[in-house]
Amino acid sequence: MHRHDQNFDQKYKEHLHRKIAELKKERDAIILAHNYQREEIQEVADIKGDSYALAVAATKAKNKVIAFCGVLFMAEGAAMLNPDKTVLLPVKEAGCPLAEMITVDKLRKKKEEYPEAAVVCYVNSSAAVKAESDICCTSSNAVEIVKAMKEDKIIFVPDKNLGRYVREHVPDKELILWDGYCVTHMRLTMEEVLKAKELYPGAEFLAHPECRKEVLELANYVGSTAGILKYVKGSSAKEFIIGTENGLIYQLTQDNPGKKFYMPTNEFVCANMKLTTLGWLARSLEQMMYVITVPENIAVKARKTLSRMIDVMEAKK
Ligand code: CIZ
Repeated sequence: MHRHDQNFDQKYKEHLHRKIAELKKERDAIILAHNYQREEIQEVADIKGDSYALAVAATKAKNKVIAFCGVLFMAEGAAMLNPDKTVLLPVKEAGCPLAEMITVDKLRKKKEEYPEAAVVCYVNSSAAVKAESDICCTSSNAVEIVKAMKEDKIIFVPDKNLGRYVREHVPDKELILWDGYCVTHMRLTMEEVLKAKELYPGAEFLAHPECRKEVLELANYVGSTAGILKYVKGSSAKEFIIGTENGLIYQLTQDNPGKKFYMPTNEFVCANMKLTTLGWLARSLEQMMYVITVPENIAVKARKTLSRMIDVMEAKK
């Protein structure tokens, strides 16, 4: 009979921790990890956060190498904002299905239909699509970015759920939405939320704006991962049902030891985010793979859309 050897697992983990620490020094590397990464990755990260916080952190880092534990569009962003640093994505297959729901050609056609509109592009998009846009946004700042636009008509790409949420919060602008969505957030149904609420009647339900409309309507609070983290810290409630990818439970638990967190479904897992493991991170630092670069003709334009977003947000501080 096969017996799982937990002692071996622990020893292997300790070995990888040592190896990663040595390689970090050797390479002069910093490890950035998205809030949706595995716990084992968040444990060794120098900086954890959402895509906005990590993009800013990447520009402030003094290290030569940035190991970006997230998905491709995030590493591309870091590479464009830091052309003098080497950006590594430990697993090259870590993509984002939402980012693949829009192409440059289709966006160009939409722009032709609405020549007076500005394009606001959610960061979950390729560098090429960013290059075709006027400004980027993340889920933590989408409302503020759209409000800050001088144009009254906005083509918002590619997440329709986030777009609809922004539309509700910026009623004086006309938003033209794209038909894209996050496959992970779309998995959560109203029935699952209602069941979880029945099971945990004292818990508040917190949802990410990438969720379906009917799910958001059940929420006590709607916000990005950064927003949810802030909300929970400031809330007097003791129990929460979390309507976003399960990686966020790690930071929520770290920040709020006395509070309880429940997932409304076991399916709330982004397979791409979970591809990165300690072993792949160690290999990435050891073999310097996979180096993420963006062709300069695209990077020149895409960088501007990211920098504009950072400038708008920094000016508000
Ligand atoms: O912007 C991000 O990092 C994503 C994808 C989600 C969130 O709310 O942090």
